[in-house]
Amino acid sequence: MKLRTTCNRDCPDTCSIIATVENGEVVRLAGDRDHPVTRGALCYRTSQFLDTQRSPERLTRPLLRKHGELTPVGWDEAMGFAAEQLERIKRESGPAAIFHYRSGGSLGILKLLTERFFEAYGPCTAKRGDICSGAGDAAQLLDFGVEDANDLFDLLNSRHVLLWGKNVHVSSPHTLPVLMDARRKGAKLVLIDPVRHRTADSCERYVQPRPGGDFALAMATAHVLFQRGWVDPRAAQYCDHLGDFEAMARSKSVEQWASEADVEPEVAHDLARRLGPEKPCAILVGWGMQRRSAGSATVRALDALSAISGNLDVPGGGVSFYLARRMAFETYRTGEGPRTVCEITFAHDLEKAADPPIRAVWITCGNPVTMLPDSYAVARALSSRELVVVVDSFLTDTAKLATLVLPTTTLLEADDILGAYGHHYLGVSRPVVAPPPEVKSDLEIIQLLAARVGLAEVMAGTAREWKERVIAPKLGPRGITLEQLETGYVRNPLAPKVLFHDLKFPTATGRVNLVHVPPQPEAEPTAQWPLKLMALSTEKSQSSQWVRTPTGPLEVTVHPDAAGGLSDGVRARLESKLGALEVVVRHDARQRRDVALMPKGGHLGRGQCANALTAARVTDAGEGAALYEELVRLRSLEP
Ligand SMILES: Nc1nc2c(c(=O)[nH]1)N[C@H]1C(S)=C(S)[C@@H](COP(=O)(O)OP(=O)(O)OC[C@H]3O[C@@H](n4cnc5c(=O)[nH]c(N)nc54)[C@H](O)[C@@H]3O)O[C@H]1N2
Ligand SMILES: Nc1nc2c(c(=O)[nH]1)N[C@H]1C(S)=C(S)[C@@H](COP(=O)(O)OP(=O)(O)OC[C@H]3O[C@@H](n4cnc5c(=O)[nH]c(N)nc54)[C@H](O)[C@@H]3O)O[C@H]1N2
Ligand code: SF4
Ligand SMILES: [Mo]
Repeated sequence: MKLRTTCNRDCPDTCSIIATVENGEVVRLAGDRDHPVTRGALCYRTSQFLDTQRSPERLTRPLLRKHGELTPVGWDEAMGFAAEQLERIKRESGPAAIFHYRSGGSLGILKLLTERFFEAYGPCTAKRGDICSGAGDAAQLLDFGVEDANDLFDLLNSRHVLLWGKNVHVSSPHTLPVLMDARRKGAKLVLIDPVRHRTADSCERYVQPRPGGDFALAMATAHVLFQRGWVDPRAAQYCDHLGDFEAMARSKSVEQWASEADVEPEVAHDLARRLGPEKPCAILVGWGMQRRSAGSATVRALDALSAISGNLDVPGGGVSFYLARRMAFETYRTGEGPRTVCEITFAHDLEKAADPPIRAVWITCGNPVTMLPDSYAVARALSSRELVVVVDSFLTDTAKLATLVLPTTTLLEADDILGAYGHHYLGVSRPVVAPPPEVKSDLEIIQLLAARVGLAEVMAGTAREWKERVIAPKLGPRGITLEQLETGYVRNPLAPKVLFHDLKFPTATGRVNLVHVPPQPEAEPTAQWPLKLMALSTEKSQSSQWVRTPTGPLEVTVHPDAAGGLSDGVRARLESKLGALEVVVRHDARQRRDVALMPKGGHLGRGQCANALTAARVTDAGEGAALYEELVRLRSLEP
């Protein structure tokens, strides 16, 4: 029997999965051939998911800490304990003493129902900012008043596509075939990324700027656009601050800006030509680039390039960062509670919170100890709370510190509804296999809790009923039913193909808000600390969810000249001001001499976690995380 579901991982592609089920067991996973974006392919990490699904490490019973040890208990005891503790803390300190934290374990829209519960129960303390995309989100909202993008397939109308800090091979593999189709139709692809990776091989041109050099490169490009008269003559009508933007771009010569970006001035001339006389030119803004101190200003500079060169309203143009994946759904969120904790400075905020202090943390879909910066501080902050409840399928670095761990469903058992942040198709997930008997979905768990604290009615409903409810307000009037979403491939009807086709921008003035103040540059390497640590996505895992959890130290890739005399393959210490990790040194002469590259998501308990070395730094706007500028050095293990 073949069953269809939708991948709920934190990934732009939101694939349609075909599961082959025999005797109640999934025996094969494949990409849905008929889905316009999935096109029959799954990424490595999900195609191998059956190993994870069947893993002996899977949590199958609730675990309650007793005498210091996490001990298996029944659901009655587990939920009785959770309700009793939360009620006591709420009674003694008020609901703000309870903090609900959710991250990207599943992007299902029904996951937001846990937030609905904590709003109704309190409102409790909620999270603010965003580890993943905060800086870029803020940039696009500031500039355009909305955050969405042109249709993915509008790339087929492009003459040029700038992949600005984006590794599609790893992070959005289903964009790659669309780019290849565009290339066959004559589009030229350019990759701009300080890290040389496989995506460069799929492009006509590869530019390797200084990490954090993109604002300067964008200004060099803007300078050329002004100098050559390649700015859209209509730009003054639909852009605010055009004069100030021009003055900023012209405040340095093309050569000066290019030198700040550590590229040849010719690069700026080349990019300007593609954006200007050879438009339409699409800019695909990577998510990695905005995880830097000046991340928001950088995305704003790219927004501005697209705007002034007249690429916003034409097919084949646009500046795409994050597609509005929730736009078609009711999300039931009333807004922020009485208090928020910044995700990036999680540990600091948790420990400093007063009146009331944060006494309890409820964690769903996240592994903050591994994935948030300053991991040891996050671990300490959690360990010193009275109550930490973690809902997960595995005993993560975070779950290991919990008071109570509640076992939940995997992506093959999920019952949910999704939008995508890399395309505009909507998807439904349905269990293709039943969960183990003592495992419950997030919805069931929160309903059990709600029933014990007098909120049963607020949360009542089956997953299917909730799906009906979340689509009713916006998709209902368009005549779209849940059955259609389950059986067909429905593109979000609310999303235009060319986002700004009418040059209408929902900003305060109705025009594009051009960035016109340069950001503070990030700290550059020194003789003592010569490398910037970039812990990036790898094919082998989804953040901390590895296909096969590595056992030994992780590899750190550096230019041979930057290895401090350490040869390829040796073990060494990677040090930052915050701590040290044992690693294996890898040489790669194609990389810059100022970066140290490693995979993100290494486990703290296994000594593989880059975030143990990375300080919690907030970006210039949007409270994103500046994750990729921690200064580090390699040292020999010998004393
Ligand atoms: N150094 C460094 N740090 C980074 C990054 C980086 O590039 N470098 N990337 C950042 C980015 S972009 C992000 S988005 C974050 C990701 O941070 P997280 O979202 O915390 O990452 P994951 O490791 O995927 O953790 C998700 C957890 O949810 C669990 N899970 C899966 N499905 C479900 C479900 O249905 N319900 C529940 N309750 N749990 C579920 C998984 O088992 C997993 O333990 O990390 C950030 N951290
Ligand atoms: N296989 C796999 N896929 C994933 C994930 C995963 O863990 N594994 N994570 C998922 C998540 S959480 C997200 S948010 C998305 C996006 O996941 P990301 O990993 O954020 O995806 P990219 O947009 O490719 O951004 C990464 C690229 O940004 C580049 N970059 C970093 N700093 C700079 C800079 O200063 N300038 C420029 N020009 N480039 C820079 C890096 O070198 C890298 O090539 O993908 C998802 N896809
Ligand atoms: S993780 Fe991304 S690429 Fe992989 S199957 Fe899921 S949606 Fe597709
Ligand atoms: Mo992310």
